[in-house]
Amino acid sequence: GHKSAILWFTGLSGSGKSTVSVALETALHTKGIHTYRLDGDNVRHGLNKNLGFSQEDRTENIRRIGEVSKLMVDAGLFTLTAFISPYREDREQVRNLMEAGEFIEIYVKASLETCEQRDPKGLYKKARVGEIRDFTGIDAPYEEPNNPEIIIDTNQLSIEESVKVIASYLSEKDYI
Ligand code: GGZ
Repeated sequence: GHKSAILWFTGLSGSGKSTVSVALETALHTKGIHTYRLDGDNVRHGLNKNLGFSQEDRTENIRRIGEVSKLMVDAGLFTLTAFISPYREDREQVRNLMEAGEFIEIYVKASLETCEQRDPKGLYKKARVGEIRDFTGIDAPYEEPNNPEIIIDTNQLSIEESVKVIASYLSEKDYI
């Protein structure tokens, strides 16, 4: 058996949140663990399609994702979320919704320079020339976690190594 929880990935656009969460999900599936992954693709086009990127809208985005994740954890799923979630207070609100040990904050850390070089969707470039406003890291803030359960430095670690760090944490703490 296992103890379900939210694995809350936070970090800049291009830091590797989605990539690592997808790889971790695959690893959990091979152990027979049931998961659900929430990301921009399945949330911002549906449940949260009325929300943009103002501070207020991001806060509401994260609040709804937190509430949905709580329901999923109640249903026994390991829930993986991959959102920038730039505001410390918003992430703490989600933590406070959950029982102790049910919120695992994973800071996917990469320098802005690295993220900007990766720029998989060309969004940093657009933000630099002012075609996109309020872009995290450029003209909107990212507040680093003060006490994340796990830090993944994707400047240093491969995807496989990142997955191992998280899987080791889960097994050491008897989640899996
Ligand atoms: C940040 C933006 C913005 C702005 C569009 N700022 O690399 P991506 O494309 O796939 O990931 C980013 C995603 C961020 O959505 P989140 O729901 O994770 O944000 S938050 O947690 O802050 O609510 C990026 C794209 O949407 N995107 N405009 N202005 N990212």
